[in-house]
Amino acid sequence: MLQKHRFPEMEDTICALATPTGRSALSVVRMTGTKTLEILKKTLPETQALKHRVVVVNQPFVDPQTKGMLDRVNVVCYESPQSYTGDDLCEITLHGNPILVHEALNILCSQGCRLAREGEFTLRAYMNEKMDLSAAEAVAHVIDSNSLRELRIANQELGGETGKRLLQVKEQLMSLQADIEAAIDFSNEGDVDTLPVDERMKQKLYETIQIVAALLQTYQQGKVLIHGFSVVLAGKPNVGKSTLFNSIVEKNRAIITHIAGTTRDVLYETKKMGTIQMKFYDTAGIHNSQDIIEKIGIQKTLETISNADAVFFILDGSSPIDSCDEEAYKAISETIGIKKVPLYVLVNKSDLARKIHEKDIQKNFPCENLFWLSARTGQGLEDIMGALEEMFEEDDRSSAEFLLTNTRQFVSLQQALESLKNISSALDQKVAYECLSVDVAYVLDNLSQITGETTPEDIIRKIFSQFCIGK
Ligand SMILES: Nc1nc2c(ncn2[C@@H]2O[C@H](COP(=O)(O)OP(=O)(O)O)[C@@H](O)[C@H]2O)c(=O)[nH]1
Ligand SMILES: [Mg+2]
Repeated sequence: MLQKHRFPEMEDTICALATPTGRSALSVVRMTGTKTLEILKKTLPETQALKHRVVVVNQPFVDPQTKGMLDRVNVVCYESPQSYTGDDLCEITLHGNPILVHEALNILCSQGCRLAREGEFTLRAYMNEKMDLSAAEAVAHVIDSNSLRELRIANQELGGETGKRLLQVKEQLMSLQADIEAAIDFSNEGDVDTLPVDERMKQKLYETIQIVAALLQTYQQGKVLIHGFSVVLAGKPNVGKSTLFNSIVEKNRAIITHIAGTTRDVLYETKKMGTIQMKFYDTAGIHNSQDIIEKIGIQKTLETISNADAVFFILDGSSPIDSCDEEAYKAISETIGIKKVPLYVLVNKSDLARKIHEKDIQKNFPCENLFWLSARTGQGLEDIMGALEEMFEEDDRSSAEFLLTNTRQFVSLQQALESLKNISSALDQKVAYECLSVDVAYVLDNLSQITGETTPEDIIRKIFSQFCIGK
């Protein structure tokens, strides 16, 4: 299973502040490792007995070298393996003064402890199999969550929900693997004609693909929950993108002029709508430009569109649709590709005489979401925002109980799905069972990387290095 010997620092006893730095009522210092109890006894000379999970209060915390008392503290000990890290662990509650905390850590270190690195407590918990890797990642997620809904998901992850769901997939695959092994044995016996298993394998594979695909689908919402929802304002130059952007974000953020090509860079601003963090992007107008700076801007526009959760395609309603609008639309649609990103067609400048007809829009830019507005007067803006909000509420109602939110897990699962689809076509093409067996083993390994049984050391280190110290 886990290869502990690759992490020699696991033998050290470590300590860190577990609460925020600065002045507060209390601060908690944590220490874990084999020397925890020995060091603690030296620093709490008046404390009679330190019992597992029993708090001792108001005890003098002493520097064993000078015998001077630093503070009166409360302490709880957790004996291995019944602790957060799985090693002996203690939590020392001091008064919340950074000088006290600094000195307490110094004293602990002088007795054979060292300062913990980022995420080292949770790394130990994972290495000691107190939690799988996806649950360890959830510790950071619980702390970083920005809404109650996100916290609910993070808590499910922490409770091992990701691992549970993957276990279901793994069991299905192991059963498939057993069928394949049986088929290999059959064919070795030369009994190829009587192979009964192909249909059963196909069925198992089909079911597995369905489960993985359903889980992957939840990432779209999971991603929005974590990173916010990105809306990109795009269209040819001078249709009023920047004017609309400024009205949406209620700031005089982007420069607006009547000169085509004013916006060259991608700008963004955030805005909270209900519980969702929105990100609105103003972009350079898409057209056939020879200007080197503008060309880079247009490239950036397309990149931003490729990561968008929704696109506002903006037209100027005071002049007829032209080839530039068509080119911009074509570039946007091609960039969105087959992704199901909602496209809103917004016809701007409705305070001026209308030169565009609805049927022409539907003919050139077929879409379900068509709005008329004036970015200058704000008329029509409310309807557009209302439609966006309705879309979220709809998503919320149809939302799965559990969402995949972690990008690393999503990427691994996506690779697993690709491999499963390849196995499915290999099965159709009657590829040798030995090859199928190798492929299934590969997918199983891929899934185990999510939960941490086979994750390479560098990835594990990277995950925990993104934690903060004391976590
Ligand atoms: N009458 C009118 N003019 C607008 C409206 N929106 C933008 N404009 C004008 O159209 C020109 C281009 O606007 P801008 O926002 O810079 O367009 P962008 O190039 O698409 O970002 C400016 O002169 C704006 O004042 C609108 O709703 N009504
Ligand atoms: Mg602009």
